Amino acid sequence: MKPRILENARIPPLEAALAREYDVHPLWKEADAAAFLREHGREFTGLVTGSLKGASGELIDAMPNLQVIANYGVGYDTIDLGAARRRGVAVSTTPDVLTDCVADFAFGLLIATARQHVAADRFVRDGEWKPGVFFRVTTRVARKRLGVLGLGRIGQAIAQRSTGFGMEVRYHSRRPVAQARWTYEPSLRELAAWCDFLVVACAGGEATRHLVNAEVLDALGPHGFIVNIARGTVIDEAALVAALKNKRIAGAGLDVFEHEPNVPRELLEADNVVLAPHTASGTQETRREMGELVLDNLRSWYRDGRLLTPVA
Ligand code: 8YV
Repeated sequence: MKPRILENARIPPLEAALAREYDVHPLWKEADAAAFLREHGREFTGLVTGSLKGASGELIDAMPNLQVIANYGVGYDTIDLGAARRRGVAVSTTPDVLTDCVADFAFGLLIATARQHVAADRFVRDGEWKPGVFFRVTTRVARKRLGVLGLGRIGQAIAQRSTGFGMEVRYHSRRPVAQARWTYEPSLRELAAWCDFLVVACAGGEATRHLVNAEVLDALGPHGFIVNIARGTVIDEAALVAALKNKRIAGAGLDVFEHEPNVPRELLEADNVVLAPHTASGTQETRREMGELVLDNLRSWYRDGRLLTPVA
């Protein structure tokens, strides 16, 4: 008999293969998920979810026979790990396979924000480019200072990419990263004051909530830019909106937001901001590999009770 798996979020690149190997039920199709879980929760031994949807303690507890949660995404801030551990439920994520695409996207956002690609595109499309009318001059990226908040796999890949731009790099994280070739800055405020571009690449969750606050943004200053490809919760969004509005920072490139998919109106209207819909890992190649890694984790779990990429 195929193991019965609950699909908590729609994950199109995974669905056909998942259905071939498992008895899958899409929870997202249920009008009354709680009622469905009361009646059927005990049938499931596996849960597949995405980083944006996660798995609440309530959901985990509604499945008394749950053994494994396979997450499509590297971030697990939306999964109640405490509840999973209490219940002895194993959790896997999809590290490594998305590192390059997220780092590429971060750099793309950084350049688009400094060089104002989106506004320049609009300038051309709107017919504003006329003889004698030029687009405003912007800010150079090459040879500037890059501050990286969070030097995990993605933070390191971002720092590595900056080499091609001749940038000087420093980073901040809870503690120095062994063998990192970049300078550690123990104070985030000092890092912000030092750098021209502050890129947020740390994990989300309570531990990093509003790490980038008004004080850090003020330290970044009117010539500094912030880029966030991590989690919206790391930045105090209200403080960011205020800093952008009052030009206390130069601009922001944002792929993530505090209350996705809701984006504050002030950000939609700001001309010093480049926005993206949480899409840094969203290439065909990476999403395919993320899907394969979810499947490989499930196969490994149901074959020999072991995950390939468990949450530590
Ligand atoms: C999204 C991400 O999860 O990996 C992560 O943590 O935030 C992204 O890759 C992706 O949209 C799948 O939900």
